[in-house]
Amino acid sequence: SSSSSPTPISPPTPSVFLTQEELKRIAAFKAVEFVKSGMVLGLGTGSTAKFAVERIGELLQQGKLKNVVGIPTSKVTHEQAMSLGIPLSDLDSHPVIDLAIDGADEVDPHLNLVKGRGGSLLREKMIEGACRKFIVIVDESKLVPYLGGSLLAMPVEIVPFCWKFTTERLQILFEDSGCVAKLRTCEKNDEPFVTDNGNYIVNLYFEKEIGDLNAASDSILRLPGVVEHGMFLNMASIVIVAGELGVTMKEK
Ligand code: ABF
Repeated sequence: SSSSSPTPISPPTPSVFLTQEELKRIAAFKAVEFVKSGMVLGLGTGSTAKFAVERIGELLQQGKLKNVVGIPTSKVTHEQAMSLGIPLSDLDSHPVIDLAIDGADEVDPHLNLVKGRGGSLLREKMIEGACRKFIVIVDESKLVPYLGGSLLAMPVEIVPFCWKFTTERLQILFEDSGCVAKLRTCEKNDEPFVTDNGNYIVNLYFEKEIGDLNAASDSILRLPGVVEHGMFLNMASIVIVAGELGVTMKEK
């Protein structure tokens, strides 16, 4: 027999790394803990919010939640909520919403957000602007030191009429921040991406920090042809962040 010591058998290491999908799900489930029977709910859009809608549907089916009404922020979410049997309505019938839960593309340290890379920023802003409490759910990859800082796009919804003109005006507006404005197109055919409201989206890319976000917001909204932009300033009540080390809740 050999005198060398046996190769140690290491115990199976539990997988400690959660996928981004799992983190999104964790944040979504945490947010749904705030949902109570009888509430009017804003239902968000995107791959994180979809888990929250799914969970609300599940609790309704199990009878753990009763008499809630959902106000979907997009056609896609409308379809999903319908298929789960969530009773639906709209802002015309329910102008005040108790709680909305939605994802975001960027969250800054003041809980200002960039949203709309999912293309549904206008309905999201209308609905989330009409709610008493707005819970944002993200995985930690969405945290940024300042908005526009992730080198990804800041979306602006514009009317299709003379979109080149509006796109150029947007770019000129942020010349000092090294802004490049590009019409969003569909990957498959390079045609303009059309929102649920029949509008187009211009993506703004910034080389430098934008600076005063409220001033930026005002000047974008003053441009004729602009419908709405994806900066959600001072709107989030709570941001739930799921990360490798657990869930944190940031409150205003
Ligand atoms: C919506 O979904 C949008 O405002 C935002 O663009 C997007 C975030 O999607 P995901 O959760 O898939 O990253 O909330």
